[in-house]
Amino acid sequence: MTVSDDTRTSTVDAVVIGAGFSGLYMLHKLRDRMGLTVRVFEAGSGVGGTWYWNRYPGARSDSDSYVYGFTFDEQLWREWEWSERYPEQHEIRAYLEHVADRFDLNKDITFDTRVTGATFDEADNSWTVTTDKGQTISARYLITAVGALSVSNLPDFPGRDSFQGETYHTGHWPHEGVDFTGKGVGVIGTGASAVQAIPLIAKEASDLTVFQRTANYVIPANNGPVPEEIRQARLGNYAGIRERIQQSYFGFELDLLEKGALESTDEEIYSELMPRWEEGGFGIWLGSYVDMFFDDDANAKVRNFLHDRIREKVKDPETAELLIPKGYPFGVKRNPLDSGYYETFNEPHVHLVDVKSNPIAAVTPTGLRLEDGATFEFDAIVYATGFDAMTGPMNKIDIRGRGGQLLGEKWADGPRTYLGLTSAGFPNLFTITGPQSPSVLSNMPVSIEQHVDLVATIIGEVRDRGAATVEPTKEAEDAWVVHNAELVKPTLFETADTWYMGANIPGKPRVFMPHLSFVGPYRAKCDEIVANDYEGFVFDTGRQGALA
Ligand code: N01
Repeated sequence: MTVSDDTRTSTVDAVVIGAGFSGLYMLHKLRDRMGLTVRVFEAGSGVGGTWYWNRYPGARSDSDSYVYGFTFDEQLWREWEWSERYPEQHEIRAYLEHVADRFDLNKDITFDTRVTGATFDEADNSWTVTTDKGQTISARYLITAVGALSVSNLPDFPGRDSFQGETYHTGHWPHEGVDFTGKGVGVIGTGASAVQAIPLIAKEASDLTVFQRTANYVIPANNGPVPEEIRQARLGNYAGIRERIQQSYFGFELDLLEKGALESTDEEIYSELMPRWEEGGFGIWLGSYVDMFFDDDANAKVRNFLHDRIREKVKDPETAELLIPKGYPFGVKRNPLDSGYYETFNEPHVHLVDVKSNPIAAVTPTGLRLEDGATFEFDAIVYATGFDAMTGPMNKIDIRGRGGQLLGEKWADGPRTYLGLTSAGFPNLFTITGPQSPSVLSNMPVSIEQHVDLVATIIGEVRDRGAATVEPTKEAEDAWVVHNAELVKPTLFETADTWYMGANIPGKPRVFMPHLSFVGPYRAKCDEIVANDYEGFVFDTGRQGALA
């Protein structure tokens, strides 16, 4: 069955929300490998998801490009050539457009359309999905491929809308770009987006002031072209790379050290960490001491190394001290990778303002005012203030399961899922890289492929059994929620105020949202559940309704 864009009421086997990495592969899998009819709704005018919206200067992935893509099709993996170690935003978008063309995906995607609600009809065992363009569509399966970081966080500063200059948010950057030449600019935030944007904004702006609430541990990216011999070696090792990233902890070719920082001398730590620092990338975080995630004394040894590196890079000792993170351990907050971030603060026209001790009190018509009364004037304010992460994109849609229960209400005290993929009372609803899956603590495309494959396997099982629905039992879900809490308990992750904890959004429950068994073990657990007759899931033959 085909559904044309202008059909206002129609029926398909599956609706997918979002046309980023997750939605594109889900569409391909369900339609081309399983023969289902699928309609994808995408709020943007093109494919790309996060890479469609995040066009701020310097936006690029922090994953090495050779592992930042699909691996389900060897030819696709081989034929796409990345120009640098880390792929830049426009290149990732071009890649995803290539994927959409190669598998003829666009014809089943409705662009410029946001899904506003989805209600499960218990009489019919189907989802009724509504959009902001007035469409209504019924589907047996609903797959949210909405990303973990797609709802921007715009702090509600008093007077926010009174500012008469230009206002931007890194997560919704103008497609035509922004020219800051000769302008006075204020940037609020020092997360991964800000760390990438600040060096480039500083190149254009006549004056740049960065408002920092929490300093981050920023690791060198060491970006650049990949040497040809390395590229060729990788091309000759497709199967090995695929296997290794799928079985790894984080979706990279990185292994944690066996010896702990606690058992190591300062000299040993220096000689382990320095090559990783110079190599750049996540090696110093996800490929070094495992005990730093559990023991603050071990963590302090790594922190000391990093503090010294910041002092080496930043000339003004006061600014360096302000840029040195305090009050939380290294590695439990997402570490940005930089290309000249620290060095930017050596420029005379770049200033750093601490808004932890002296918070932003208000936005004024000409700039910002802090609590102590200090004022700043700008031509432009850039909010690099992040996202309502993980649960935010799901809660933004009015998703109602059995008995009309609202998913956002069910999750009022934090997400409740089975495998981060399904939720009891919401039959045939699947979330790609949802909360309580490894997702944001992994190289996303690796997790996305695994999730999509698993969802397709479960849907295949529904069909093979002649069932109408699949959903997790409440017991399986409760156990998964407890398991997630137990995994994080012995670690230091809960000691920091991070978006992993929902701590960046006022009023959001403070719950650690990613799943901490990581990519390989999580995959093994999912495989075990499937092999164990889909343990924790209930398949119900119910009444088949109109959607056989
Ligand atoms: O957002 P963030 P982001 N007053 O939440 C500050 C991924 N990503 O867009 O830390 C003052 O990290 C906030 O302060 P604090 C990546 O996973 C990937 O930068 O909450 N400041 C923080 O400094 C990343 O982690 C890539 O105290 C306020 C900043 O705004 C995630 O996206 C690139 C404030 C927000 O930082 C999010 O990154 C970019 C307030 N009221 C992003 N509210 C790559 O792969 C917030 N802040 C390269």
